Formats: sequence, C-alpha cells, structure tokens
Amino acid sequence: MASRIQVAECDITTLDVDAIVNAANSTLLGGGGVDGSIHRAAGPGLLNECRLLGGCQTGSAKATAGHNLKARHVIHAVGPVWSGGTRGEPAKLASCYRESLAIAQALLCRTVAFPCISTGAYRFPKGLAAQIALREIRNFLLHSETPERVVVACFDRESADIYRAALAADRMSS
Ligand code: AR6
Repeated sequence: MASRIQVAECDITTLDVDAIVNAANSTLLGGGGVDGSIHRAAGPGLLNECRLLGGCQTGSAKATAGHNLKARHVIHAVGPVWSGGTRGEPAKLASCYRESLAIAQALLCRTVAFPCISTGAYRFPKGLAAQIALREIRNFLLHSETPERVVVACFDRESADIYRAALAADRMSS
C-alpha cells in the first residue's frame, strides 16, 4: 500500500500527473501560497473556469481543467483554518482528502498529487495534518485501484521529512 504513496520535495505545479490538488479557499478565486502558484502556472483560463463554480465549502472539493499545467485536472480542495482543533478541523481536513480522491477516481486519474493542505496560511499543525492525510489516502487506496499512485508534494524539507518518516514507519509495520 505504502508503495502507491510517494513523497516528493517539489513545486506541485511542475508535476506531470493526471490531477493536482489545490489548497484553495472557499471563494475558489485564487489567493497566495500553492493556490497562487497554481493559478499563475495554469494561466487566466483557470480563474475564468473557477468563477463558474460558485465557491466551495470547507472540507469539500471541486474540479476544473488544468489549462496550461501539465496536469489535465486541478481539484480545488478547501481545507480548514486551524483554530485550536476544537472546531472540527481534523474531520474537515480528512474530508478534503477523501473528496479529492473520489473526484480523481471519477475522472479516471491514474496519478494524483496533493500539497500539504491547510499547513501554510491556515496554520494546521504539520505532524497532525500528515497523519490525517496519510490515513485517508491509505484507506482510500485500500478500497480502490484508482488512482494507482498518489504523490504528496512537499514544498519544504520539514514537511517532506515528516511524510518520509511516517511512510517508513508504515513500511516497517506492514
Ligand atoms: N507546491 C507545493 N506546495 C506548496 C507550494 C507549491 N508551489 N507553495 C506552497 N506550498 P498554503 P493553506 C505548500 O498556504 O494553508 C491561499 O491563499 C506550503 O508550504 O498554500 O491550505 C489560499 O487561497 C504549505 O505546506 O495553503 C487560501 O486562502 C502548503 O502548500 C489559503 O492560502 C499549504 O500552504 C489556504 O491555506
């Protein structure tokens, strides 16, 4: 199972995968961080398409085309803002991963890349976010052959180290 999950330390916009997931906000109209990078790399067609989606609730996701990206699709997921963990943030983050994977499956994506949703501007603790992300990705792949491979695209060394350690522990125990 763990072999279908890979960690890459990279800019997610450069990846040649069927779909990349965006860490968006509920307007779906762009912003900073990975959202800003995806919109810059995809070009203005992405924003035009996003305008038609009518926003998206926290914990949910919606798909668009990839426009100028190598990826054919962008799945825009809206993670929770961390405010101490008592407002359902973990469940909402888990839901982002599940919904994004279900959309990727419906779009017949063989390869999907995720950023570390909510761990930047939205301040979700990185270790807890990684535990939730890996749990949801593993559970999904356990019950589905599609997508075949999921890449977690980490922008910083700290996040990549957290994911590599968690995956190594998973391999030891399986
Ligand atoms: N490739 C991969 N990961 C990236 C990239 C990139 N090019 N750029 C940043 N990251 P953030 P959030 C990492 O803040 O916390 C936006 O303004 C980053 O290091 O992008 O979900 C939206 O519009 C961090 O680990 O997203 C929302 O308003 C992770 O991506 C808000 O920020 C997420 O950081 C969403 O906040």
